[in-house]
Amino acid sequence: MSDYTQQVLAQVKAKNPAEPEFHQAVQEILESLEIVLQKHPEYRSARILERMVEPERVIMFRVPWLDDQGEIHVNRGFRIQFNSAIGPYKGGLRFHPSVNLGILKFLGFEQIFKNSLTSLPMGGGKGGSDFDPKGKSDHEVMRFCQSFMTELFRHIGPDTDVPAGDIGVGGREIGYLFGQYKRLTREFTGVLTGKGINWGGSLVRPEATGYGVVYFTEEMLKSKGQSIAGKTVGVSGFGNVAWGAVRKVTQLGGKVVTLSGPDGFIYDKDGVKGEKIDYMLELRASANDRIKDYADKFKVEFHPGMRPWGVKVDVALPCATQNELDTNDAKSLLSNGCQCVCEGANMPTTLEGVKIFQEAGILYSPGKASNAGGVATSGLEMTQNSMRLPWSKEEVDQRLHQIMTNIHHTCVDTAQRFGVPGNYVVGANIAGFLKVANAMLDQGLV
Ligand code: NDP
Ligand code: 2IT
Repeated sequence: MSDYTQQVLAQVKAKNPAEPEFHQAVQEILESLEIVLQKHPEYRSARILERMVEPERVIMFRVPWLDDQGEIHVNRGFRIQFNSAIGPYKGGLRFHPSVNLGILKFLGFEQIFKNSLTSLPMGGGKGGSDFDPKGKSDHEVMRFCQSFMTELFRHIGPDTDVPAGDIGVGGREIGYLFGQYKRLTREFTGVLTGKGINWGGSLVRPEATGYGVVYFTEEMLKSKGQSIAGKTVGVSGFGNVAWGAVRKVTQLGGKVVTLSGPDGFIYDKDGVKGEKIDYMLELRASANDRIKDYADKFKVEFHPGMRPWGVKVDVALPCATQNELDTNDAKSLLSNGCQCVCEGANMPTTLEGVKIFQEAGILYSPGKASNAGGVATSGLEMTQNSMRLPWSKEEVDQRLHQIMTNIHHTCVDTAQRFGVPGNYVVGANIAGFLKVANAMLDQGLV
């Protein structure tokens, strides 16, 4: 890194202590931007980097709620409104006990570049709470969501900030949040995405992130004259993103042999297909967070406390959470002949893990490029809400497919143009950055 980017990173660390995930996300971007900053001194003189790493606004609030026994609980709610240069803040809400300010800042920061890559007009944001949905009743989740929205509603709106789901926030939670927003504002608007189909949601949004990951994987493989058909694929996680990815891999003739949860991973040598894919939805809805149930039901191998990256696969799709694939995992995948790693989760590979893939010269794509199909389809939901006209499944899927193909092309093309062919990280980061940075220059010092 140059003296300048090192200095920016040092400032970020000093000003935001105890936020390692945020430092990690910023470091990756700064390393990628080196080439651009050399060619374009105007970004440095306008202090674009220093402005970009500082969220426009951070909202933190108390979320008190009553459990079914009448006990009072207090959680912390957050919304990071990171960057609105190219559109209203847009990004998911995460409900998980590990949530803190640093994790949401890393996610909000990544979202700026991801949303820019989609080519849709969306700024970057993220939010959530340290609420743990595990083992909570529907009523408890509803009361929590209502309390959360009772504060959040004044900070969001269809042209201001449009939240959606992420870990622990799916259709049920979006429903409760939307109901409370509508009650408080007396407005039926597209203020959230991932809504139900009967009340403004877009077809294909539930599948979109996973489908997008696989469309992107298919493009990567195509660049080497290959395809998913006939490939063995390792997936981690068993949530919304993993489910969509498994469905699409199977449709395209690939075979998914692993899934994972916080308790370990399963190895299904016959492939996760048919009713087994539907069962993933049941598992997720049970809020037990145990992948072992899959192994018990379908009589396949279960490996407690382990990650799935030691299994021999051609393609790996990490779809669970940040930093779930480290140096040792990267080495195991390579030694087993893995040729392509396409991220469904946000920042699932550590910085060192990424270097190992890049040095080995295999196909590797960062989440902000390959998982952008979720937020892109959220953008399509916003469009349909504004038009008050829903599109068919085919129309949405076709647009999603086109967007993923375009993002792939943009990454490859940008990497080539800046002299690092095949480097999807640099391609995605530079392309995402340029659009936002130029919008910031156009809009003056804000
Ligand atoms: P889900 O809640 O549906 O599934 C998440 C899965 O990851 C669960 O199996 C969950 O189990 C596990 N998980 C979560 N946190 C941890 C942790 N700290 N350690 C180990 N396992 C963990 O979430 P999604 O499928 O929506 O999200 C998965 C990933 O994809 C996340 O990185 C998310 O940011 C990203 N993503 C999601 C998009 C979307 O549209 N939903 C769009 C783009 C990216 P448990 O809860 O028990 O920990
Ligand atoms: O990480 C992500 O891109 C998401 N969780 C989806 C965000 C959205 O607004 O659809």
